[in-house]
Amino acid sequence: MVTTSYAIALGANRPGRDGAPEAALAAALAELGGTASVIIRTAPIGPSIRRYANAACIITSPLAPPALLTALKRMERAAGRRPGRRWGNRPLDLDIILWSEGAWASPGLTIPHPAFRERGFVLGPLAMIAPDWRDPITGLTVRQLHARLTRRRPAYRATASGGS
Ligand code: PH2
Ligand code: MG
Ligand code: MG
Repeated sequence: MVTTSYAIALGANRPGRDGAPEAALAAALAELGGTASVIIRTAPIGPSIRRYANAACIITSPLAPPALLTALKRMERAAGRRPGRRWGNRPLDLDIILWSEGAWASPGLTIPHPAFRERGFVLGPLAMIAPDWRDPITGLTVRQLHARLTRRRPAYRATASGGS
């Protein structure tokens, strides 16, 4: 049995079985084990107006990606999540971001997560616990991806405020 590592991103922005989003993330981090980041509060990206709690963890697992995804979906349901709108408010979201064996693609699951390079709420927590993990697609480390993303912000802000 081969044990592999996964980087998992956690998010929540509405109350569920465990109460507040932070409590749902703390419970999920305890259940997943491994190495956890701290839990941070983030502004919502997308249609939701509720702020999120976000975190990341690194776990080892003998499961292949689809089997791990099934296990994560079960945890989401147990935490109170019901299928609904894409990006709807959720009491727990568990996304597979990276896998030690590189890239994976099957129906409904792509690793690395296709959008993680653009998401500060994923890269911030992940950079706390796995800064040197290399994205197999771009060849950049998590630290570099995070720096690249956060470096763009001042220019964006200057443009936004300069235009008002
Ligand atoms: N998750 C989304 C959409 N938008 N925004 C933040 N800040 N944090 C999230 O976890 C998040 C989001 C879809 O999964
Ligand atoms: Mg998600
Ligand atoms: Mg998800």
